[in-house]
Amino acid sequence: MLVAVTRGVSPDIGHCELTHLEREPIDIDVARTQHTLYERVLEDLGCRIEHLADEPDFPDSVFVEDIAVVLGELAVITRPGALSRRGERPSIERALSPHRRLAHIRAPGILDGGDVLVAGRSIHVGLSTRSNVEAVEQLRRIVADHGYEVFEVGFRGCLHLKSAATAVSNDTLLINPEWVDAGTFPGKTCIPVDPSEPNAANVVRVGDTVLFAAAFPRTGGRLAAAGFDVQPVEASELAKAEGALTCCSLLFDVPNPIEHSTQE
Ligand code: CIR
Repeated sequence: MLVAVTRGVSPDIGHCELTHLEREPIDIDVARTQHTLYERVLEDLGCRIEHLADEPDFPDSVFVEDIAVVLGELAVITRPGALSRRGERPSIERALSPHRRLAHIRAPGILDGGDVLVAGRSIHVGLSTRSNVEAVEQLRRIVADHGYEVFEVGFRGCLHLKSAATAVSNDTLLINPEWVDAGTFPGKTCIPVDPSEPNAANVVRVGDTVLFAAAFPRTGGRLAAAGFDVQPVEASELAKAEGALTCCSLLFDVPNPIEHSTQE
């Protein structure tokens, strides 16, 4: 079964890190309502939600994706590029350690999970203000024994690689070609977002369903036309904190709980 690790919205979200956006007021109640609906959608799709205790002192702590990269074989605890986010790690380590062996990115490496796009056995890592080549080298060594190929990716115009590209299947990506070149992903089919929706490339794949932000119906339509089962999710309030859909969960497989038969 799938587990989704999530965390509620910090009351201090108004002091979040911002790189490409101007600061604007975030309505905490709206953000929390949308986040709860996001969790409910994941639950309806069969995920078991592991909702972590709030971290009120860490404004960006709802964006759990940045703190770890969870693979089938192990989880890599990142060293976030923003200093303000490094204290988010201990609680994520505690949450993941029952499920996976842990490895760590160490200084001088910096890595945000939002820069790490896993598609099948390919791991594409965006080089950004949050992620550097030292971290890519460390990640390459960490996963070397498990058959993954790790690629460095250049992109522009947004905070994380996964704002520019996410996987809708193991061999198909949704990309904004203004921010990342399709040629960056050899062997993958790339579906471009609708040009009027530059922020639409961040979608979450849950089993056979692809969740897309409700603000981007044209891109949702493109995915549906390409044969994907799509579902819109409202995520406009956390978008003001530069967060998108993938950022709010760590999704991974765990063995199904053993079912105890009542019959002798
Ligand atoms: C930050 O700048 O770290 C947060 N305000 C937004 C992080 C969004 N995370 C993601 O795209 N993976």
